[in-house]
Amino acid sequence: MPVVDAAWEEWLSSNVARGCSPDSMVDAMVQAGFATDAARAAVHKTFSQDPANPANPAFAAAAATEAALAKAAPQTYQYDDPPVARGNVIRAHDRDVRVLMRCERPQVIVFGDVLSPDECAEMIERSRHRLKRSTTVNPDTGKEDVIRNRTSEGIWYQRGEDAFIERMDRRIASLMNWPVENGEGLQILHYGTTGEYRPHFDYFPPDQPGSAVHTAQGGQRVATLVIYLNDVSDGGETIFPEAGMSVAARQGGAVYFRYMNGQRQLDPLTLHGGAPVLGGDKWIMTKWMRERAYG
Ligand code: PD2
Ligand code: ZN
Repeated sequence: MPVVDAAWEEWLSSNVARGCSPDSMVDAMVQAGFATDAARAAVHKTFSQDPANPANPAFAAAAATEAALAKAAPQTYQYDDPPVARGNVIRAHDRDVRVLMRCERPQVIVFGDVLSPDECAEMIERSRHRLKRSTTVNPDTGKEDVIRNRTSEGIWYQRGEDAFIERMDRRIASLMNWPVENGEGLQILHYGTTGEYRPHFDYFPPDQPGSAVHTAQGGQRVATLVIYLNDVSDGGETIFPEAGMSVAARQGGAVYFRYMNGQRQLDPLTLHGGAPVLGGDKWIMTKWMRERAYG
């Protein structure tokens, strides 16, 4: 009776690799003089050593490594539907707002006439004498630092602080289609000529130690609305360098961008900045929305 020597082992593994069925291999071995049980045992052993066979322990280990890698690897951002209403005109609380442009990747929407010229002027006049040099979150400590990347001055308004601010908060929440309670207070920013805000993310990068302080309340930021309170004669666009896109500052207009999807992924294509102001000055009002109720 034949034995499973090196030549038979070679035959067995090459037949498994070729995709032969176990039964056909057992038949061939029986034809060659093997006892049926011996043929079955040899075929079974060869199949269980196949790296593509789930019964092979090496297969299970490779699959586990693959799963761990897939979990650890940054997943591509999945673009689900943004909450903002469809259509070219959106009823936002007390005002009709025009949609001028929509971009899907990253999710950016440009609006016209979010505020009237009178409302823009009122926001500027209320803020003009109360401005303080803007700060930026220190990624290590989470503290607010004054840095050269952000040459503007600003002021925060508490949500619903008076009837006018409350109307702005409600209109903006309605336009962004996100709960008013999830919004941070409005921020007014003023840039003089040469003022800029270099490219940054509005979300708090999860890998930076300082972010936890900011997400403890309300969770991560999910979307931003920047409203332009004046026309800027030259420069001062909101730029999205990864998308090769810029939005000109036009009084009453606004740019919306969304960076967190329903799976809590963050979109790196929303890197953005305020380009240097080259002529005159620039006033904006910003609303950041959080995952949950804030403040
Ligand atoms: O000034 C801007 O256009 C601008 C752009 C991007 C402001 C901000 N981000 C911001 O305050 O986060
Ligand atoms: Zn920003």
